[in-house]
Amino acid sequence: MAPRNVAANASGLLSTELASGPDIPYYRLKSRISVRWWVVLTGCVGWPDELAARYRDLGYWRSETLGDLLHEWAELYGDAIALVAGPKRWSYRQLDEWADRLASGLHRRGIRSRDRLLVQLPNLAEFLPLCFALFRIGAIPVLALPPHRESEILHLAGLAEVVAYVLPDRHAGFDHRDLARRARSQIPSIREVFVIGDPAEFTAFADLDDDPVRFPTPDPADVALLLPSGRTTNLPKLIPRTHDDYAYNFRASAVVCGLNPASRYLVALPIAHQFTLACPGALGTLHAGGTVVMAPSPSPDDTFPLIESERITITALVPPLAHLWMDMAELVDADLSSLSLLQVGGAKLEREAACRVRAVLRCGLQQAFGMSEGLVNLTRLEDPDDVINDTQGRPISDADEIRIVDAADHDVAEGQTGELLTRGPYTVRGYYRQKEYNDCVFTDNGYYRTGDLVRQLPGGHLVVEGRVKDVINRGGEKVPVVEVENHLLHYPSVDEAAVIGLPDTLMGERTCACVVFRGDAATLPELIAFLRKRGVAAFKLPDRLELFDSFPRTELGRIRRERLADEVAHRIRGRPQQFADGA
Ligand code: OOB
Repeated sequence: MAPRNVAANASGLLSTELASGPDIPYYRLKSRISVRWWVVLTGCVGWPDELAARYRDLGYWRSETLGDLLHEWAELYGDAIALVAGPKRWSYRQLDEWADRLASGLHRRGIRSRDRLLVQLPNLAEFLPLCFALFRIGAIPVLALPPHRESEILHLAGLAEVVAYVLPDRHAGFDHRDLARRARSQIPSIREVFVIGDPAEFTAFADLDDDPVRFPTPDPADVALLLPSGRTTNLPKLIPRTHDDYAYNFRASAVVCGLNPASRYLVALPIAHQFTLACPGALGTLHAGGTVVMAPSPSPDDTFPLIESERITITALVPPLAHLWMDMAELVDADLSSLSLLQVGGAKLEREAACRVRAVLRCGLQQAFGMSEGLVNLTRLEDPDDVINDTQGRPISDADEIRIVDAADHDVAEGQTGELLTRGPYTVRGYYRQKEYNDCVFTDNGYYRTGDLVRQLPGGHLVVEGRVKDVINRGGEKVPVVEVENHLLHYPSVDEAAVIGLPDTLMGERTCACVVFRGDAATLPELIAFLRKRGVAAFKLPDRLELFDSFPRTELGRIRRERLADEVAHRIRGRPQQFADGA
């Protein structure tokens, strides 16, 4: 096992269909504020009106905007510490003022309601005030993950036609300003680049500061943020999350986790990820009046001292990192006694590892099976041990509707495995600007096809059994198969490429590039160097290369991936495992 490699890789972690085009104003009769003109972000699919009204009547949606929520929290929790990053700490009032000043600074630089901004930040304090500043203006953060590189960044920036890009100067040995230069030269909509740290030729984020002004409150039913999807087999789609639905997401998660003003949440995984941001994550912690502590990386070197010094009570990890923490906790003398709940999710946590968490880390375990598209399943604090060990939790909301269906979309018999379909008050009804794709991934009556194979126990808990979608879940990081294959096909001597997942005890799955070369075969390091040059994120690089003369195919010419996987498994049995990271 190579613990340090794991840490390095994993850290990298609206029924009106409106056509794309100019924003379309229409009269919205039901609003808490008053009857008024309302403009919705185009390219988004909404909940049917009657259902939206029901969600409001039943209190799932409270007609709050995320920007106003921080004002409320500042009133409620005042001088309590909201945020800790390095040696610095901010009270709720200070965080609220910072967001106000930042909103004015951004507005002075031309940022307006419904502008999209690409935000690619590691776990820095600035992330939270920035998001709240944008929520207050009604501008929309598009949350890229820190390991995203040219390939994803150009795609997301182009898809959302972002007007600005917010980034750090350098992070994890990578100069993000180089990425900004390329993005600015290729995406004409980008007018501004705001850099945390040394701005070079760009605008310093620190200069975004002005006397607070009040902005018109955005509509709570409008899009607050856009999250990249790990579901899709190709480049990421964008998931529109509204103020109403997102607030409910983190409120309901915070209740299930029992968060309160004494909760101290460590942001170990990237804060821009749905799990870390809102399940309950940083936002759920702020809602409860607790303290959010930023960790520069999820590695025990960074997190264990913080758990000790900041008396952390709750955090979230993906399974490979949970393994790493357990291994390290057995080796080093660290005081983790304040930790009462470790959430593990993003990929399946096997039973043996689940049992070990409580024994080694001496804290409660919660399995989390969620998705950036919405649905969150959590085991409950009071669940019996076997439910916590053997299941991936149950939906956090009574209003979550789930179906488990066979290939013909018929409900399977109770307890049988099938594809999970879901809809509810915080599960989106469509990806942003993806009319055709939405027709495939959402049913006519609004269920989202998760692509996950699950079975349900009588108590409602779900067990994840596999996947029907072509995404490799590499320890929680989702590797889109088709995207990587397309990059490989650009290599001069690659004739055919198929990327498959191989079972792996630590990561759950690792990636294997199966390649048919014409002429000279490349080596794995050569292919990796090539993919890096094409701006492919590190976590998508293949772990292993297997050469083929030709691929097994169906009568229709489709590659038989299961056969490829069997063949590779057969070959591996004959020789020792050899992954790119040496594991
Ligand atoms: C979380 O969100 P995403 O959007 O990165 O990935 C969602 C997908 C799910 O559809 C499923 O395929 C997989 O990740 N997944 C799990 C899992 N949790 C997520 N597969 C097996 N077991 C689990 N516990 O990964 C995410 C979002 C919110 C909370 C937790 C995870």
